Amino acid sequence: MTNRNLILLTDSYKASHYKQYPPKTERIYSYFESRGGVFSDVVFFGLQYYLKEYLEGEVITKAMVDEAEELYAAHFGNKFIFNRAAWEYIIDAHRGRLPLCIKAVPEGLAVPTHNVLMTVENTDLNCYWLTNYVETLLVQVWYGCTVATQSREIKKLMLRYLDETGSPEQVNFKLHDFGFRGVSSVESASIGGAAHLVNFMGTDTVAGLTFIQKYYKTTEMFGFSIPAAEHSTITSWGRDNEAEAYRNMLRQYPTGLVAVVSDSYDIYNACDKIWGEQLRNDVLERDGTLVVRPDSGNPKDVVLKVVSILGEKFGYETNHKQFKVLNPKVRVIQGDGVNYDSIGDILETLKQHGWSSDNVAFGMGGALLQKLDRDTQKFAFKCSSATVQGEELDVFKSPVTDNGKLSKRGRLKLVRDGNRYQTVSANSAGDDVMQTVFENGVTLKEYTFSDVKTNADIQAHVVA
Ligand code: AOY
Repeated sequence: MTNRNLILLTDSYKASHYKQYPPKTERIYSYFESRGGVFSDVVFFGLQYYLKEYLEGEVITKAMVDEAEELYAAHFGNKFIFNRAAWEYIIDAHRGRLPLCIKAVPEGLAVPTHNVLMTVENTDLNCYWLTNYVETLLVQVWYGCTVATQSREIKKLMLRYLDETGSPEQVNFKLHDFGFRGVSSVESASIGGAAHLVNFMGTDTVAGLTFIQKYYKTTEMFGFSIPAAEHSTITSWGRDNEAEAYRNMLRQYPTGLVAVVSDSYDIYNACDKIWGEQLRNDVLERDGTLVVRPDSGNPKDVVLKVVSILGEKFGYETNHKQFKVLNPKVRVIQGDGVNYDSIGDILETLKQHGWSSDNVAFGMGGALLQKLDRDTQKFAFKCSSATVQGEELDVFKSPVTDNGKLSKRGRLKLVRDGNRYQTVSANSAGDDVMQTVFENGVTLKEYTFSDVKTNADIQAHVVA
């Protein structure tokens, strides 16, 4: 119960804010945006989870108010900071449902930075203080947005190389999520794992699959994997039995794709002598594809050398784009040291040496799900309109010490003309791309995961 008490899912100072707005404040209207960052478009993803898990339905009860009262009294050292009456009002006047209206852009949509993505306002004029009370929780959507954003940019990068050197239709399986162990919580794995699947179809982060089924209305499978070795399943055979360990993999999985981490002792010897000689016929006769996984060394040098050795031993063809493609019985997956930059370096190195991007896939862990923060895309939630004594005022911040922190003013909407998006005043012309997703405790608009993927799809548009 404790961690589901919404009154406690905030920053301490929020509990003190109700006394700090001007007298007779009636409405606080705030918006969420990316104020720039590493990538120039951001994918909006994950709000539906926060709505369904934390905000919808009866989320305030007498027991929660009691619990919060006691906690805040001890935390602040007095019982007058926490506004018990304000929360009791939500129970009495709204049956414990939040008197808020939340609008947001469709999930999966990629929108240029510096545009409004979501707005929040109170629907009961007594509850002006509630809008920004939920900032802390709602801004956590930065994480799903940032994972989906970077994953989509990597997809664009890969599509450029695949278009030039190979088969762009294979892109969905070119970036596999290896990130579960590298994130700080199961909740992050769930959200981040799902966010990656907005763009790709390969994952080992099982928590992302159940998350999609639970929060994005579906029984469909959106992430796929294959049998694959880890070091323990190879090294437990002993150094002298490395080839037996590999042979066992081929026998246990006689068809389809199978991935074998091959750097336990010497990746080059494994490719040249074990896969390339001792087990060569077993690989060639196998009804499927062996995916060799290096896992150490300088990624671009190792991948190039592994592909070259496999090329010598198993042969290759030259495709109609004039790039070499390995014998279809063998491929390579690189999962060590993988990030946006190293993927570009590896694909470029292969291309320079005449190898198609078709030869490799990538596994990405920490850099996919963990090595990001709210500043990667500079996400922020700011008040842009306040109604005080019946008068609606445009409000903003404009710090002399950082013009990047200038905030928008007034009630906002996002309009689209052609493929361009623009944030304009809510009372100017044009349809709002944002839709009301939540009102007074009810989730009004829900997306299936397939809707989300359609909204994020780049293969239709792209590729410069
Ligand atoms: N998985 C493709 C399927 C998955 C993995 C997961 C950390 C896989 C490895 C592979 O081929 O090698 C978490 C490291 C690897």
